[in-house]
Amino acid sequence: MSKVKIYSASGCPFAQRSRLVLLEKGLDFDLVEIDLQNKPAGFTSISPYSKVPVIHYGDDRVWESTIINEYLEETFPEPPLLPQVPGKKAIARIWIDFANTKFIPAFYKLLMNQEPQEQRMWTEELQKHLLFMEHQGLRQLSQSGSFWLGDSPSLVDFSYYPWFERWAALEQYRGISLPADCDRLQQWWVAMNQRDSVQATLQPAEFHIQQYAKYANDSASGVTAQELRRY
Ligand SMILES: N[C@@H](CCC(=O)N[C@@H](CS)C(=O)NCC(=O)O)C(=O)O
Repeated sequence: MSKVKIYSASGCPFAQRSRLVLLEKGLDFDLVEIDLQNKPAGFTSISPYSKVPVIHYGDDRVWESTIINEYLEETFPEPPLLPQVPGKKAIARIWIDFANTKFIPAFYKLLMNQEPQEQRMWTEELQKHLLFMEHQGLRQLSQSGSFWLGDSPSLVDFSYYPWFERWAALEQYRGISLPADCDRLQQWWVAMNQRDSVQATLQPAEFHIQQYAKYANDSASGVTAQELRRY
């Protein structure tokens, strides 16, 4: 079988999610860096949504980071990054869905919104999500371990981490920090930072601040920014 090929962009948090999983699985993969400001001709024949990440493996082509990560988990089961028991696996998927439908949209709504009143509303919304993650997530599901579901990281952790790495941009442009009593989230963040996979993909705060400048003044024109404005 051929190697996995991932189409990625160094600043993309969704691509980072899948790069983290490839690294955690110890896979030897080819990375194709896509310049999202200047996409290659015919990019939609590689990526139907004109986005990264996309992976190719043998005859399979998979896009959408959450689906890619589940595909990688099924194709390369070691080390396992999802619980085996259906009830626990369902809980993991619920938290990944929470990242996709609540946490990440609020992150971008706050970053892109220009109206002070809307910014206040999205700040409250995001803080509410963080407190929910702290109290209903980490504190309930992982009594002693550092990670979301216990002692070892899972697809849940890799679904959230990239937006914490980019928190410096949200802090710079919108002055938001983690709510005071999010101790477990803070500890989780430190534990994630120590993973080799995170260190291998980490970009400095200044990089993310610069990457998100156009989101923060709402002048970004890519497919993702246009979609985020509509929802
Ligand atoms: N839901 C997608 C989101 C992927 C996404 O939005 N990727 C961005 C970069 S971070 C992209 O490629 N955007 C293309 C564009 O803005 O033109 C996933 O989870 O993979």
